[in-house]
Amino acid sequence: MICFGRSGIKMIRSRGIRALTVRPVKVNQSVSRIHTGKVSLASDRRSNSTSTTHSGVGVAGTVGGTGTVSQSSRGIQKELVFPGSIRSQFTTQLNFNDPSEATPMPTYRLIDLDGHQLDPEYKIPFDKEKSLKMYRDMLTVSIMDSIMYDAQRQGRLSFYMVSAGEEGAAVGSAAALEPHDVMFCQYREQGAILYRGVTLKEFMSQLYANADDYGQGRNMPVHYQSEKFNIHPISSPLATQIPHAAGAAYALKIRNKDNNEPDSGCVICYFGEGAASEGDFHAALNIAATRACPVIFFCRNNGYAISTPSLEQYKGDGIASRGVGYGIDTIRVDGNDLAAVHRVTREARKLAVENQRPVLIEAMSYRVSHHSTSDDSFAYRSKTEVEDWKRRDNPLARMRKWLELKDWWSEDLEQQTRKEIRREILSEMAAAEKRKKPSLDQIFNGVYSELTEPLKRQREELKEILDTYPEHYDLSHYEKGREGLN
Ligand SMILES: Cc1ncc(C[n+]2csc(CCOP(=O)(O)OP(=O)(O)O)c2C)c(N)n1
Ligand SMILES: [Mg+2]
Repeated sequence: MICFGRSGIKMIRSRGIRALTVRPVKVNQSVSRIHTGKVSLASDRRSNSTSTTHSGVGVAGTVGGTGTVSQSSRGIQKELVFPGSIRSQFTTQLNFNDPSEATPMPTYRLIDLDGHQLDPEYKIPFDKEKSLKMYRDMLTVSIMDSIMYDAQRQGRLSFYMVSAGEEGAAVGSAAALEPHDVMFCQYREQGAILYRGVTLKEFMSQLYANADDYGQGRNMPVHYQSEKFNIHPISSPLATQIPHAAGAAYALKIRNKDNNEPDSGCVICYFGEGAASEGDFHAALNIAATRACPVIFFCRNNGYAISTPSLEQYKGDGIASRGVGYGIDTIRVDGNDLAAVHRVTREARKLAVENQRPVLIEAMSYRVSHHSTSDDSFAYRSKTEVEDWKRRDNPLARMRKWLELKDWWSEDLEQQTRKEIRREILSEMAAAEKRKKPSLDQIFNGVYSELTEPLKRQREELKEILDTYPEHYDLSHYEKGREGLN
């Protein structure tokens, strides 16, 4: 806290002194780097450090002292550095900036719909083994999603959310990270979680809230976590993970000041374009930019926030334009193109770790499925729209075509692998379903280090009810049965 306050004051002071300074301006100093043809990230570079951005700006109080003639007195005043505007030239043209006239930020793509590589000069960095692992993980997620969706419909599971159409964005981005990078998810990133190493048994334990669930049944299904793989628990209230991620990245940065590790890692934070309408998104991006935190904000723009289409959620150039507004390096990518997602995430990681600053990636995709098992999306979009998307583009189909062009995949392998995966999922699912539920005392544990008085009273009350009406409570499904509450 003290450290934050001290540097905050310093920054304000340095801007304040420069407020009265005038200088001639080099035209196009603020360069946008979005159209270079290479993978490039757009940013006005203001976020890095105030003193760097203003270097070379004279300080008003020193001008007279050094004998230099004030530029404003020579009548060439082009720019007055206000404390809140970094670089802005004076003009006599009265023009409102009309965002509808601006060219939208382009979308980076590497593999076309037929599996052909578009930029032959770029060497795709994954070998056969890694390519097959990524494809298998996408397949696994897609098969698990369909099995668990049906399980919910059969009443065997309370809730589920599938990630159909977005498997490439999740797997491709996770594959570009290092294991020590910290991950915050929203809820539709099972591909990233699987790629990291979380097992099907762990997925199933969470979904069935059994005694092996790390959350001990306190969360809804699909709220995964893994301490082992640096994955923070998923949280239902939208966007809360975004400021948490900025804070975790700030912590990494502070820790690295003392340790000086060559690669202290970064944070990746996944969220949907709908979550980006929450205030938490804006607070997180701003603090990450001003404190230069090593965090990759990964927005999955899948066209919908439940029933609200993206284009009713914002008026500007998607979520990407907001990154630029916050002074953050930003790129938009084809989220159905695993190789492109992998490349931009790898580059983003470099910026975050080596340059210690945030990056925003907006991955464009389409939510093929209903929002969740509680939703019927045909109430707000047509079946034709969905069928068209499925036919037109799909991250699995695109990756498969690319693999087949390399002779790394075939119809036989596809059928055989699908069968294997299906068998494995069904077996883990059956085991998790049979496993006992967490012991009853877990209802009260885990929030406070010691039980509060009201919790102690509720615990006693529950015991009393169970002992008074044992015929109504079959506790044999719970670890340790009735003893679990003693
Ligand atoms: C603070 C808050 N408001 C509303 C909700 C209900 N809600 C859950 S998911 C969702 C839509 C989120 O859309 P998006 O961020 O685009 O993610 P997607 O579901 O498309 O992957 C809403 C409104 C919530 N969970 N938390
Ligand atoms: Mg969405």
